[in-house]
Amino acid sequence: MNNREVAAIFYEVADMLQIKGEIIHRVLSYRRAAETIEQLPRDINAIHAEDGLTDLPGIGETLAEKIDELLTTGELTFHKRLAEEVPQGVVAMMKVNGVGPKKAARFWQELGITNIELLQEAAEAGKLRELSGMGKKSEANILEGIKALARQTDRASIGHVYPLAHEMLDRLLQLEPVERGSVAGSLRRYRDTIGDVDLLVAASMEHAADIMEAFKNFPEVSNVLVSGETKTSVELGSGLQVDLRVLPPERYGTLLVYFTGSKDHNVRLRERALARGWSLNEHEFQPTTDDREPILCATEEEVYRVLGMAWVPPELRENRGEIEAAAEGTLPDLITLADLRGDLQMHTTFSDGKTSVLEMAQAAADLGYEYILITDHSHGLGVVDGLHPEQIAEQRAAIDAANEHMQGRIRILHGVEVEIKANGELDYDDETLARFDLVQGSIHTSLRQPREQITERLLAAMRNPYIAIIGHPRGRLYPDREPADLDMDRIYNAAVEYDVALEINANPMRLDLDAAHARRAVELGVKLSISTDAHHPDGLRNMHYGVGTARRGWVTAPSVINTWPLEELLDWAERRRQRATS
Ligand code: DGT
Ligand code: CA
Ligand code: CA
Ligand code: ZN
Repeated sequence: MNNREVAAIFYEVADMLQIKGEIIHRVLSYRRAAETIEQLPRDINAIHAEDGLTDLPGIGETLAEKIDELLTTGELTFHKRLAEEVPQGVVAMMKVNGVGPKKAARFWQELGITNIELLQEAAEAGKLRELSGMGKKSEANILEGIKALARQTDRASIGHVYPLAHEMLDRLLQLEPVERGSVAGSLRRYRDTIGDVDLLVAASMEHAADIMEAFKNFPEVSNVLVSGETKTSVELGSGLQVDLRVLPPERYGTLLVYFTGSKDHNVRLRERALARGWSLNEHEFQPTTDDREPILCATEEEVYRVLGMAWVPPELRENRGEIEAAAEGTLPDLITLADLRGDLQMHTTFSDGKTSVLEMAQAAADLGYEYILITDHSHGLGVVDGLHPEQIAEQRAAIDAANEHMQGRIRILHGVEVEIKANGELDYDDETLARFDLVQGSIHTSLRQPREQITERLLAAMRNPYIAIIGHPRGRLYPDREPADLDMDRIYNAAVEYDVALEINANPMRLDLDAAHARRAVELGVKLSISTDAHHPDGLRNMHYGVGTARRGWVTAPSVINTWPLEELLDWAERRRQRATS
């Protein structure tokens, strides 16, 4: 048994104990042990062999005996006994968002529900609301949770995968024989969710075995799935799969193109190659008819040159028109991180942010930004303690002081993320909104309204002349929340008519607008903003996810208002404001 399997058994024991109503202390000791084992940088079997289990944090004699039993027999009597009492389906119900052990136990004991399917039937039949302490609303939440669970695939959010993958790649690049390397696959293309990680390195093949060996011994690796000369696949503790491929430097270009994908893009490339008398694979171009020498490509540019086209940025490689554009020389000049002069959405301790205005400003200045917009929540968003109208002057003073302190290193603008209420009204009246430099409006609640209603709601907000930007327009959160059912074309047309920018929220769980919507919006002439929605200085570093998403949406810098110089941005804000007061 590997670490993850042992941890899984302990998690289940904790869950079953909790459903049975055991004292929380006992439950927690199993759960803590599971966490410890899951995060162990070493193989638990090795620690077991050294008699070192009780040295692990949170593992005493009792737990060590249980681990010993598991590792030597592959089973745990205690686990089996519990599993006879508590049906697996009841444990599984706890995966549904909104169902904890208490509710799972009650559904089971009071309603005889023993799995998720039965839970869904009961919720749809309105039976859950009859339990004391439950209501229509919690019943609807559970139904929503069941649907979210059904949608859930094994794909991880890019925000989870990106740091891990780059840390592993950096370590590979430091190995002596490795000449170059890259992430490939969906991660290089900046898809918002990632199936598995693909890493590539170029090295002389005599060193391939050493590189693979080093890779298999990386501390985050919990399981080796495939171990070959040019390809190794491993599984990390989190269950994420990572594929590493090693190829000689003179073939690095074809390798990188092939494993960056997408498959659909590759298919088109191979067709073009065939039309030119070549068969293209990850190793080389091979002649199909004559006895020309194979062509080896060390760079991607060479691959595309042989195919008679311009190099295609990875984010565009989805066969959505980029093949034709690259052949005609009409690829867009995509926005880059360096184009962004400011970040227009972030929170401070005036609402649910973790740090002060000044700390956010300093961090943003360190990232090279020329300006930022502070956008704390208005107070009407019940779930956070937002900015009360009485606090606006106080925040303005804090911003003035921070501007003074920064001595022109960065310009801090005073904004707000005003709540668009369920009926489309804004949380602040116009007089209050007029006190901010730039106002962003967002929906956070009642996201499940019917299409017509929620579309009208957003349109009503967009008609307010003070609203300059709509934050995270569709309100999605991966993997927990589907986007609202908005009529996006109506939103885009209104955005053009009222000159409202739509946000690409760079928080990797949001990425909203997503690439496809951003592309459509820009085609219709909509302005965008790309902002991190940071609640902490570290969050400002998420900008690249937003930029990657914009690039996947074929977005160029001029469409994005925070690539504009400060003067231009302020002029735009001023023009909007004059319209508001005229
Ligand atoms: P993922 O992992 O599901 O997020 O998506 P990808 O695009 O990373 O897919 P993956 O990991 O299966 O393969 C990485 C790349 O390798 C893929 O984008 C294209 C290339 N590739 C893999 N298998 C095939 C194949 O059967 N045919 C072609 N043409 N390309 C393939
Ligand atoms: Ca992949
Ligand atoms: Ca793969
Ligand atoms: Zn928000």
